[in-house]
Amino acid sequence: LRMANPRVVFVLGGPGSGKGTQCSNIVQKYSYVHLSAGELLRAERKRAGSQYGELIENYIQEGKIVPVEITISLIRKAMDETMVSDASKNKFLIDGFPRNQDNLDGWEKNMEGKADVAFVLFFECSDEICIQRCMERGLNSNRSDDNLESLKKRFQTYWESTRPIIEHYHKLGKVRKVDASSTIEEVFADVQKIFSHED
Ligand code: UP5
Ligand code: MG
Repeated sequence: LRMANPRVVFVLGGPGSGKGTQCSNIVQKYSYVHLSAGELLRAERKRAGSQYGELIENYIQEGKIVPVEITISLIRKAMDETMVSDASKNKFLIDGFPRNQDNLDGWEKNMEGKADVAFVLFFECSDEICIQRCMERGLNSNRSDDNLESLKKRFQTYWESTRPIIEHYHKLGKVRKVDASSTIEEVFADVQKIFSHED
């Protein structure tokens, strides 16, 4: 007897499009576990004894995408720990990953046959709105990339590297797109429409 593969939903969209906010909403209503690749990297950055702390900080400030070996090992570890602690927790929202071809290759190399990607939840929002949200958050957050200089680089990376990954999944019929420019409540109403069909 073999356990079913974990079910994965990738959550993508520009910086500040609301990925983290909506994932928090989703886990309150549906039985998913939220794993933010960016949060996992930020935690690894400050972990005492990490050999990657400085590298991660440099990549994050430059809006560049950390080599997949680092990210995938953090994601795998988090998934494994979750499922070991409670075998019924086998549905994951993976937020902010895969962001480029290197990420996608690393995912396929490591997880092909071990996890099933159900669909990609794509939050579409203009750069202007996203930048405004991140700048506002930057007033209180201690994120080292919520400043105009880093934000420009994050958006360049998003358009150059992440949009082609969304397009790749779109061609496979796997993208569920949500207009993320309205209020948190309105966006979540659209998100629920998707999850009530897919779940
Ligand atoms: N807000 C949210 N929704 C709103 C709404 N509908 N109306 C008004 N305000 C709204 O939201 C951002 C802000 O907007 C918040 O203040 C929120 O209250 C408000 P949030 O939910 O945090 O948006 P999110 O899309 O999660 O924005 P985030 O800044 O986290 O997105 P990024 O994709 O930039 O950040 P992430 O943490 O994923 O990655 C950071 C960096 O880590 C990357 O740039 C990269 O350097 C590195 N990284 C990798 O290298 N590899 C990875 O796999 C992942 C990350
Ligand atoms: Mg986030």
